[in-house]
Parts: sequence; C-alpha cells; structure tokens
Amino acid sequence: MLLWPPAISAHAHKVDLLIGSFGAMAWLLTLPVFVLMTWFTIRYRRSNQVNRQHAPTHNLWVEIGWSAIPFVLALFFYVWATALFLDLYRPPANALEMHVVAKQWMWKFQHPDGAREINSLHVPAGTPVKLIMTSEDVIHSLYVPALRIKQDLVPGRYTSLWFDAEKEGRYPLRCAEFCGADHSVMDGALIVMRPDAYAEWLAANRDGGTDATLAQQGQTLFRDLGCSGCHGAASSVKAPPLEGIYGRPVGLSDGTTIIADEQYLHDSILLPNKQVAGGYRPIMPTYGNVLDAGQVDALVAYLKSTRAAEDSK
Ligand code: HEC
Ligand SMILES: [Cu+2]
Repeated sequence: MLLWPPAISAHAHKVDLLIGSFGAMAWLLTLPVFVLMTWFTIRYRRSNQVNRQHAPTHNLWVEIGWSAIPFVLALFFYVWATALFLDLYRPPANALEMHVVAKQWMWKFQHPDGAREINSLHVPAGTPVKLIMTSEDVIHSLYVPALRIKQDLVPGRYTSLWFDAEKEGRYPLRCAEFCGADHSVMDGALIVMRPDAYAEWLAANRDGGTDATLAQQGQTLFRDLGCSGCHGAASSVKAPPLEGIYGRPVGLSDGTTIIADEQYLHDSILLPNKQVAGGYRPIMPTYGNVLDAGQVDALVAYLKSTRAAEDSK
C-alpha cells in the first residue's frame, strides 16, 4: 500500500502499534473538543431561545482532568517509545555485521565475508543484521520504510542500527537526508532472501577469490600502509601492540580509560592526537587525508578480527 508500507520485522509491527495508538490518542483528545464546539455553536446560536443565565465559570475537577489525563497519557507514550528506540541500539551479539558507506550519491554495502554491492543490500531472512555505517562526504540517512528504521550516516563517525527482516522480498531503501543535487536518486533496495538462497548469492558474488573479507583487506592495508612497521612485534619504534585491542580498556595519556570500540579505533587512525595511548609518544602519523572511509572500515575490521584470534589462543 502506498500510504502504509508493508511491515517486515517484529520491530516494524511494534512501531506500527505505537503510531496507531498514538494516532488514536490524538483522536481521543481532539474529537471531544470539536464535538462540543459544534454542539455549542448550534445550541447557543443567536436565534435559539435557550437559558443563558448563570453559566458556569469554572469546574475544578474538569480542569484537573483535562490536565492530568493528557499528562499521564503522554508519559506513557514517552516510556513506550523510548523502550522501542533503545531496542534499535542493542543488537544481539550474534548479529551479522554489514559495513555501509554512503557517498554522493550511492550506497556501498560490504558483507562480513567479502562480498560487496552498490545500492542493493541482500540479507538472509530471520537473521539479525547489524549495520555499521559511516559517510564519505556529507550527512546521509539510511531509511528502510518496510523495517521502520532510519539512521543518519555522519562523516568521521560510526553509527549503527540493527534489524531482523522476516519476510522475503524486495523493499525500497532510501536516503532520507537532503545531501546535494542528486539526493532524490540516492535510492536502493533491501533484498530479503531465504537463508540458503542468501548463502548461494554470497558464494556467487565473492568475485572469484579476489574479494578478500573486509578483515583480510584490512590486514593487507595494515602491511601496505606501514602500520605494522611501528605496531609489529619486531618493530624498533615504541608503539602499542594492537592484537586483540578491540573491546579492551585502554589507558590514555590524560589518565582516563576508554574501551577500544569501533569509534576509538577509527579515531586513533584518523586523528591519532585526539586520544593518545598512555606511556607512548604521539608520533603516529595522521591518516585523515590518506584513507577513504572504506579503507578505515577495513582496518577497523582487521583490528577487530585479531581479538577473535587472541581469544581463541
Ligand atoms: C610511526 C609509527 C606508527 C605508524 C606508522 C602507525 N602507528 Fe598507530 N600508533 C603509534 C603510536 C606511537 C601510538 C601510541 C600513541 C597514540 O595513541 O597516538 C599508536 C596508536 C595507535 C592506536 C591506538 C592504540 C591504543 O593502544 O590505544 C591504533 C588503533 C593505531 N595506532 C592504529 C594504527 C594503524 C591502523 C596504522 C596504519 C594505518 C598505524 N597505527 C600506523 C605509532 C604508529
Ligand atoms: Cu544521501
């Protein structure tokens, strides 16, 4: 339907219920006003002979009622909507991680095992998918009406969302932030497939072996860009070892401690002087003008993958 797109996830149904109930509340609060208004204009029109003496000037209980009831209702919706909203930012641990880079005017999607695609995103049905998103240039916004999700993609920052699409099919995916001349054509498709069909699709789109996984691309970059020259075990430069750093606490030179999440790794590469690791000199060069968002994603994915390798030792 044009005005009410299909809802293809549990979250989408919950959003519909919220919007529907909110709409019902708006009717509930507005309707009596207009019904009474109409009734009064007819009943008390000038030509009508009715008793106009001793009109009530106030009624305490009515006044308390029309303040307290909407207040409680609004609070109720606040709590309900906040719970739904927070859900979006707590992906299940086993979610499939897709990297998304937006740029004027296209979407780049990178699957965990290496397949890449432009303007379309294939996902398996019934599987939680986490999107790790950033922008190459200006602010974009990823909007999938059928999932009832929308999130900005901001240059220099990671934002994320997750969803679990249950119904197979092809659904519109759009940019919802005015991002320049061709904003209106920055659209794409979310293609939800049966898991076995998705596995087949992945195998067919792995580009005959040249397409390494994101982490493998990152490993190559890590060597080619000279990161390993400083961070490698054999290095003569004093630089922190990076194996397994993801998710661990890092002491900074200003005495604070920070968990090395994706944003921290990202910033350490692009703006190394923003947060300097404690006990080290700030000699790491800035890669801000050298790397595009996709390459930074790859490096971050590589650093993350070394955590899994460390944990299994
Ligand atoms: C010239 C040597 C040098 C090179 C080249 C270098 N780094 Fe660093 N790096 C350092 C030093 C020294 C630090 C610690 C001081 C700081 O945080 O700036 C560091 C810190 C980091 C941190 C934060 C580590 C922590 O424990 O908090 C990350 C992540 C990182 N580098 C990644 C990279 C990546 C990725 C590359 C390649 C694109 C790279 N580095 C290239 C010297 C280097
Ligand atoms: Cu856009």
